[in-house]
Amino acid sequence: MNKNTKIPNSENPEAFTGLELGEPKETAAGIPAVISSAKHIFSEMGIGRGLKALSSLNQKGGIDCPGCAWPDPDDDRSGIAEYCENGAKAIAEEATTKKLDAKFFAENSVYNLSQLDDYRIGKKGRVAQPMYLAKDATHYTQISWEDAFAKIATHLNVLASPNEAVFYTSGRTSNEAAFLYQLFVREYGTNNLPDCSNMCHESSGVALSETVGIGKGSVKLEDFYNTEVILILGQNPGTNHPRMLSALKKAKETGATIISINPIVETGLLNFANPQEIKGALGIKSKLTDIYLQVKINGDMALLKALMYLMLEAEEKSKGNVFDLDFIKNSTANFDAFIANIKAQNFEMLVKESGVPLQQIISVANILITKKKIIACWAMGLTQHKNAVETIQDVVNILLLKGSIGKPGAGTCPVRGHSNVQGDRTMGIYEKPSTQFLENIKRVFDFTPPQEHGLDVVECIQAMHNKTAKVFIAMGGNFLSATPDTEFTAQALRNCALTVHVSTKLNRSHLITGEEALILPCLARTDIEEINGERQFISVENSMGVVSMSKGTLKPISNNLMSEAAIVCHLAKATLQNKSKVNWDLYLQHNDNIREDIEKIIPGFDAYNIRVRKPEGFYLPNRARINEYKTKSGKANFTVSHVSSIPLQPHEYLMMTIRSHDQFNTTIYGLDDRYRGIYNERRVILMNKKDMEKAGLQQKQIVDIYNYHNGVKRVAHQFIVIEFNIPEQCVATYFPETNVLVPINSTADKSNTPTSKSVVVEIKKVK
Ligand SMILES: Nc1nc2c(c(=O)[nH]1)N[C@H]1C(S)=C(S)[C@@H](COP(=O)(O)OP(=O)(O)OC[C@H]3O[C@@H](n4cnc5c(=O)[nH]c(N)nc54)[C@H](O)[C@@H]3O)O[C@H]1N2
Ligand SMILES: Nc1nc2c(c(=O)[nH]1)N[C@H]1C(S)=C(S)[C@@H](COP(=O)(O)OP(=O)(O)OC[C@H]3O[C@@H](n4cnc5c(=O)[nH]c(N)nc54)[C@H](O)[C@@H]3O)O[C@H]1N2
Ligand SMILES: [Mo]
Repeated sequence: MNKNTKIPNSENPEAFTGLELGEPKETAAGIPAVISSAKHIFSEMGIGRGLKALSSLNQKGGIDCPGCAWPDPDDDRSGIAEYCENGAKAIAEEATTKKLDAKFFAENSVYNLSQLDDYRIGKKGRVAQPMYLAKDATHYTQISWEDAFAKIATHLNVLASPNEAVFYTSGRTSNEAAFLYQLFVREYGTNNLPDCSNMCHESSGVALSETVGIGKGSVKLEDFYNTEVILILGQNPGTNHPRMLSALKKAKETGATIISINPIVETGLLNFANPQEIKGALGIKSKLTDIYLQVKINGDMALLKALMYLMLEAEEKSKGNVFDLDFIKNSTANFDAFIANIKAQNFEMLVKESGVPLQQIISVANILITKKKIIACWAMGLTQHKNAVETIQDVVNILLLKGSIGKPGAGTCPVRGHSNVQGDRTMGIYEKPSTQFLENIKRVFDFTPPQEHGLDVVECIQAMHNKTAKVFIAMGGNFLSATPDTEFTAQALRNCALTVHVSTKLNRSHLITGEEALILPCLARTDIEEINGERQFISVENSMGVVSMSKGTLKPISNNLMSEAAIVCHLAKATLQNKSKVNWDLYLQHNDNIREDIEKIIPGFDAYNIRVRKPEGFYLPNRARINEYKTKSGKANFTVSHVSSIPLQPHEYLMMTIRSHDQFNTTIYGLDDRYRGIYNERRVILMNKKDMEKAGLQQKQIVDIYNYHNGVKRVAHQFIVIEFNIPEQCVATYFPETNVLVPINSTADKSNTPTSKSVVVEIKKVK
């Protein structure tokens, strides 16, 4: 930027939008959900296009919903549409008819766009042609695809080492594109493949790999209909996985007890009215949660240990009637050390640390003592803490005590986020690839991929910040807004020579750039993809390891979009030229050609092209599901850990950054959080009444929020205090507005996931 250019805003502007408050709701979905989705769909895409997309959503052979990774039912998909309100909103955002071409970018400078909040940026629409931001330029200008690829190639080829480039992936990318992307990056010469998983379920992957030998969950959807107890920890499915509510309802009908563990009472966990059933449409609700434990933020480990303490006491009184001793003997390791650790716990301390009333802990323990088939579900409320890996391992410990894994109706269920985040990892989007995976690449493609591990998200931000990484390429996502410590990350991106985004929609990461920047617009899940006149499909893997096809049905909004897979092929050809051992042209001719090579490298994809064409797709192998554990011990491992709570001064609070009902990560659909009764405003901080009184804060008081981790002052300005049912010294705000407060160097042990759910903050009145 030259001296006269204003620096674009890295953060959301601090203006309020007009808070309105209502009562938190008691029932999720029902008719209000249908009305809400219709409003979003028709305003973005018009009625014809909207109905076309909805009618094929999550139908066999149709579009896989880009919303979340919850699986489709194998047999009983709704005849009308197997979608949810928030899936419909995801489709409306993606399939919008608003398009951004060279004229739009000529009229809007990068600085002016950065003055908008994420909601307004997103509402601008889909990027319709490749755009280029030259050094010191104030506006993006059009560029041909060929020139864009040549520019990236030049930048990549002048680097002193391939490790000076980083290649991010968000979780919507198809299996086909993800496979080609990692292949290109590894042939180019680096394992710098950070992805959104590093900020999401990485802690689950690490915890599960160490204990049960596979980083994915073990349950199938049908296990929900054959279980006795479902634990739901740190997850808000009513908003983030609404189709899970149908499964929970069905589980209840077959006799399951649901126990929810969450600092706030989430509407979606209380009651559900299924809008796809007559009863639900009439507003007749089904109760979901039986016992709701309002744990303190990060009090989960203490709670789980307290439960296991009581289970152990009961087992000692009645040997073999609580624990599954056969399973423990035959299938697990480290049991004795684990038991010694539980015995040594101070039960009263555990109860206190958990924040849950003793009587409720006893009630839940009694259920776990008597039942034999348990499913544990969890999401970001467990994964984004310093002790996330160990907490998840305590969830596994409970399952192991009960033999609740590797049999029907029981097991682990980390509920994934992005619709193909699990598939991307399976395809090799991983900065720490296994040697087996790298050997397979070498065997099939005849080049030696780099063996040294690459950088994850946090490490790559640090590398860009200290200028050891100079080129940043993103396959989807909104890196700046999704990552921690916004100002620090903004500087990291500004330090780059080139930043490139393969994107559907405009977002803030296009505005905070390296010296030069490119936006490469790609086809989305809903778009028709054609090669030589033949319709193509892509494939994805859901949260339960089912691979299935997804075929777009809508006419792309512009002729100048390219599929992600084609973008990778052209980029690889431009960068590697005739040095490449890979036949990229072959992949450009048909997506089947890509799948044929995936099959040669990645286990479980035999006859990929045949099986993926089956309407219901196919399951990937999962040994934990069949009671086999690919760990060093060859058994499922009990683990030992200790509760270490985060010390808080009286004026400090533990803040969780969570999603509202009207957003998909950094894409803000609207300004309401209907279930929590908060409307038309995102700059809010939810607080306990007693804390407000102690601190002299009134309802709707305007405050600034501070974090001082490692002596660095971070501040988020202008938030409105709202009294909420949340444990004392716990507060909640929305992501991404408060990412500015999440310290870059506060991450989970072992998984390096930013601790977005336990940010220590101070709250100060604005004078
Ligand atoms: N509509 C919609 N769908 C989505 C997304 C979206 O943004 N919008 N995002 C997708 C993605 S990428 C993901 S990863 C998932 C995220 O899905 P979730 O993990 O459900 O999302 P969060 O809003 O982060 O909610 C975390 C929940 O954990 C609770 N929580 C926070 N801290 C703690 C804690 O210390 N202990 C316990 N027990 N609970 C805690 C919060 O109160 C909240 O209910 O959803 C996916 N689906
Ligand atoms: N404070 C805080 N921070 C968090 C979290 C939190 O709970 N709290 N959650 C974390 C989690 S769980 C996650 S997963 C990350 C999410 O991080 P990201 O995945 O990086 O963020 P998204 O907001 O999902 O990315 C949205 C952008 O993706 C692009 N896009 C959408 N569809 C497509 C497509 O089909 N192809 C391509 N190429 N681009 C597409 C659009 O341009 C859109 O603007 O954020 C993390 N950050
Ligand atoms: Mo996620």
